Amino acid sequence: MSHNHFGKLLTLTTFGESHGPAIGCVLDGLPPGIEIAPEDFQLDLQRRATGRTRHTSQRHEADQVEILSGVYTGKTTGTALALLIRNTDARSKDYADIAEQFRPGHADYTYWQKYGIRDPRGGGRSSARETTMRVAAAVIAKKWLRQRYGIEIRGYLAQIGELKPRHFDWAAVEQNPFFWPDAEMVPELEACIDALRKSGDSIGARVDVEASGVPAGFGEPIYGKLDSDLAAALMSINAVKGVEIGAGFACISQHGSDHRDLIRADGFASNHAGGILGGIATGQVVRASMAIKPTSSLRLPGASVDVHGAAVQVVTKGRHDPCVGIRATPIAEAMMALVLMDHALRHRAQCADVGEVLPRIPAARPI
Ligand code: EPS
Repeated sequence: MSHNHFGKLLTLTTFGESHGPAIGCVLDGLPPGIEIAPEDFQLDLQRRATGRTRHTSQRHEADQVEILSGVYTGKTTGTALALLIRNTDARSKDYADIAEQFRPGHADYTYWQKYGIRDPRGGGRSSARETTMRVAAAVIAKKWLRQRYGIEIRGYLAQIGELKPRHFDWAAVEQNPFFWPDAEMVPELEACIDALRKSGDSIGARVDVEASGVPAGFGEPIYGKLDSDLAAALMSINAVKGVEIGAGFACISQHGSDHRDLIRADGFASNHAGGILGGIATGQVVRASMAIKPTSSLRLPGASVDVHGAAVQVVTKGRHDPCVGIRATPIAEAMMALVLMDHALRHRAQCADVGEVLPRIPAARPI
């Protein structure tokens, strides 16, 4: 019952602790014949990595992927693909003082309550280090979805604290370390994170992620809905406290006449549904957002108790992110890719013979 895996036909199992010798994953259910090389992983792993700029944790990991199985002559064989990344820059002494304390707002306390033992070094299994393997596995899913269906997945940072983009330009997103769609605001973001780092505090964020080219029909009804699988996958990312699909919680104050996406012969008129109706893709862009809580590892003292129940003021030392949301865009993309590939395989398994059903309604033009 340890739940280190997810997916139905494409299953991902991850293992490893932040300060253990290595982290890794087994990705099973991959179709044979997908070309894959160790260097394919580097771009997305670097997009997610710590230490790329002064705005994230200064842990410098090599994040070098070793392919242990499932690939022969550069192609997937259809057997379990195993990937390994060795941890090269763990500094466990940073955690010596809090090894017997519970950081307020951290999983320290719940892991202790559940298992009666925990690896306190770098948060052990609860560390965001684990997301490295999700991103590595999703490199293959993204590639397959693009080649097989023309599906493109991309995300961006949509909010840090009270700061929201004033303009939107996809071209800006990959040009700054925040994945921020408004280039003019980057100095403001830098000042915000610099101030947080000086003060020792942290802040929350919102990440938006979308997939274009998802064929109408992907997804399952009732208990296997594309949106419920997507919500679960995004919610499983460290520090995520909220997920929205399409209009999300904004639909609370909408009228049906506004919310429904009108269908015209030349295409949908809007996309409040986020590309999913009844758990099944409409063929529109699939859109989701996630809310990420402020990092709980702070050097500002906070009231808590130790494992003996004695009152303590917890101070976390070491190399922490003032805003984990800054590195979360590639992780959100990864979870969307893994869910979509799982659903593509599931759709293929049951409904491949259905073929194309008319009419196919074009997606709404992006606003
Ligand atoms: C993390 C704390 C820091 C981050 C780490 C996530 O680890 P450490 O204290 O060992 O430097 O650097 O992130 C990563 C190593 C990574 O690859 O994302 C935490 O508490 O979750």
